[in-house]
Amino acid sequence: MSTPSGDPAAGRQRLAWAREHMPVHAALRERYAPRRPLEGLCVAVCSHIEAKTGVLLETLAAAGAEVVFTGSEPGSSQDDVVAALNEQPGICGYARRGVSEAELEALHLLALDHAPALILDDAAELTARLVHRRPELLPGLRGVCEQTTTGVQRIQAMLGDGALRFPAYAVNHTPMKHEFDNIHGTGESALTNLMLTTNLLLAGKQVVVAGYGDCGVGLAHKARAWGAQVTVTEVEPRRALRAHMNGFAVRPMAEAAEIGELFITATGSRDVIRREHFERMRDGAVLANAGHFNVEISADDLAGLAVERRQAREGVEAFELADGRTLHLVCEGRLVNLAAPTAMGHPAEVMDQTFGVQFMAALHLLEHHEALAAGVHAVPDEVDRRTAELKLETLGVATDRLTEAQQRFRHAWRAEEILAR
Ligand code: RBV
Repeated sequence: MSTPSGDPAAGRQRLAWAREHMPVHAALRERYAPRRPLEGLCVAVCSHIEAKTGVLLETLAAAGAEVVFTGSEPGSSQDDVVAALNEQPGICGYARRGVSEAELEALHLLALDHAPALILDDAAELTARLVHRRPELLPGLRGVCEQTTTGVQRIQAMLGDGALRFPAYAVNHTPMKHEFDNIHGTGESALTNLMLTTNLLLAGKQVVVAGYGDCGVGLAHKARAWGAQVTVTEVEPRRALRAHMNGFAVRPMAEAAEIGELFITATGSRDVIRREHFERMRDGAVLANAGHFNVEISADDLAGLAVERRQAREGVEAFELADGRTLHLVCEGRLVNLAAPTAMGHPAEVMDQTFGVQFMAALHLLEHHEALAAGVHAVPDEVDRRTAELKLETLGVATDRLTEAQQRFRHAWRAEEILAR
C-alpha cells in the first residue's frame, strides 16, 4: 500500500491553527504532560484524521501514550495532516484520503498490529475490526471509548450478539458530546460544507431533514435560521412530536420527496431515500448525507434509475433519469461535513470539547477497567462535569455556586425542611 503523499508543511500549518483554537487540549497537555499517566500504553485512535484529531493525538502522546492512528471513513482523512503527524515522536499511523473499503480495512489491520491497550473510536470501526478480524488481540484490550451515535449502536449490537469482551464507554451519550458536537458541530459543518460544495442558497429553499435525533435537530434549526422552509421525516413518535412542536412540518418521506429541493439525511439507518422517493422528486433536487455510512441515500437505486451520469461540479454527481429529470448526489452520499472536496469536519472549538471528554473518559476507563464488566457503560457524570468546568474556564465564563441552604433544599422533602431557612 502506498504511503501518504501529503505535504507535511501544509499539515503542520493546519495543526497549528487547530491547536490555537483548542484551549481545552492546551490545558490538558499542561496538566498531564508532567504526570504522563499513559506512559507505556499503546492507544489507538480511529477517526477522521485531520487537524483537530491530530491535536487529540498530540495530547495523548504528551500524556505518555504510544499513539497509533487510522481513518474511520474512506474519504475523510487529510493526507498533509497524516504526513505531519507521522513526523512527530510517539505518534504513527495509517490513513489516506479516498481509499476503497478494502484499503480501509488494510489500514485498520496495520494499526491493530500495534496491539492497542485502548481504542478511541469513531463509529466503532476499529473496535469491530479487532473483534471480527483480530480476536487474538482481545486479551490485551482494556477498553474502548466510542464517540458517535452509530458506534454506540454498533457496540450494543456486539453486546447483543455476545461478542463484547471488554468495557466500552459511550462517550457519545455524555452531555458534553452529544448536546454540542451533534447539534452544533454537525449542524454547522454539514450545512456550511453542503452550501460551499453546491454554491447554492439556503434562504427560501425547501429543505428536508431526515431524522430528528441530535444531528437532525441541529440541521433543521440551523437551516431554518438561514431562511429555509424545513420538513422533518422521522420514524420515532416522540422525536416526530418534538419536531412538530418545534414548528417543523413532519411528513413521511414519500410526501416530503415531492416537496424538497435539498435533502439531508442524519438517521444512522439505510435506504432512507430510495427508488420510490427518487421517482417522486422535483427536477434538480440535491441529496446529501450527514450520517457516518454512505447508505442513507440509496446510490444503487439512483444508479439503477439513471440513464446517464455525469459530474455536475466538483463533489456533485448528476443522475439523469429517463423522464428527463436530473437528481444531484453530493460526494457519493458520504458524510458531507468531512468528505466534501473542501470539507474540514466540525469546527475546532466543538472538537476541542468532544476530544476533551474522549481524553478524560479514556483516563478514567484505564484507571477503572478492572472493575468494569464487559459491556457498554455510561461515562461517569463527574468526568463529564469536570470537562465542562475546564471548557468554561478556557472560555472565561463563570457560573454561580449553590449556597449551603440551596444544597440542603435540593435534598429536602418534608414541608418543614423545605420551608426552613
Ligand atoms: N467529527 N470529527 C470531526 N475531526 O473534524 N468532525 C466530526 C473532525 C466526528 C464527530 O465528533 C462525530 O462523532 C463523528 O465525527 C461523526 O461525524
